[in-house]
Amino acid sequence: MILGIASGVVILSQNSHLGQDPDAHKTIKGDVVMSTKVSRPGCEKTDSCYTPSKFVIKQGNSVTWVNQDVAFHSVTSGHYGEPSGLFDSGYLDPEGSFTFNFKNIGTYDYFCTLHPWMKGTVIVELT
Ligand SMILES: [Cu+2]
Repeated sequence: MILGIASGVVILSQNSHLGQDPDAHKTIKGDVVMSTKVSRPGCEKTDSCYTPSKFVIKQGNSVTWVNQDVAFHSVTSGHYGEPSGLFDSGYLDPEGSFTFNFKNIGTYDYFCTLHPWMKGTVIVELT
């Protein structure tokens, strides 16, 4: 029985490497991450619903958000109940990502349409 399990494990691990691109399962690297458990209130106390909650870039650059939680989240410009309409990721699946290019300088607040306590800011500076 133990031998059976052991050989099964070997076969599985061999199969999992057949014809696979080693980079295929690399997680997308995000600038801003939604980490686990932010779907419950509490992250706002440490300003960690989006990490980092304030992200500074130069004009014309993009920001990529990655959902590393197991729940859905969104990245939506404006404030809860008052979206500004500039960008909206829609519901991001776990492991989902969203990228937005900021053409104009300014301070851009954003939030999650599903979790009112989730807030973040992108600050776009002159190049
Ligand atoms: Cu959320």
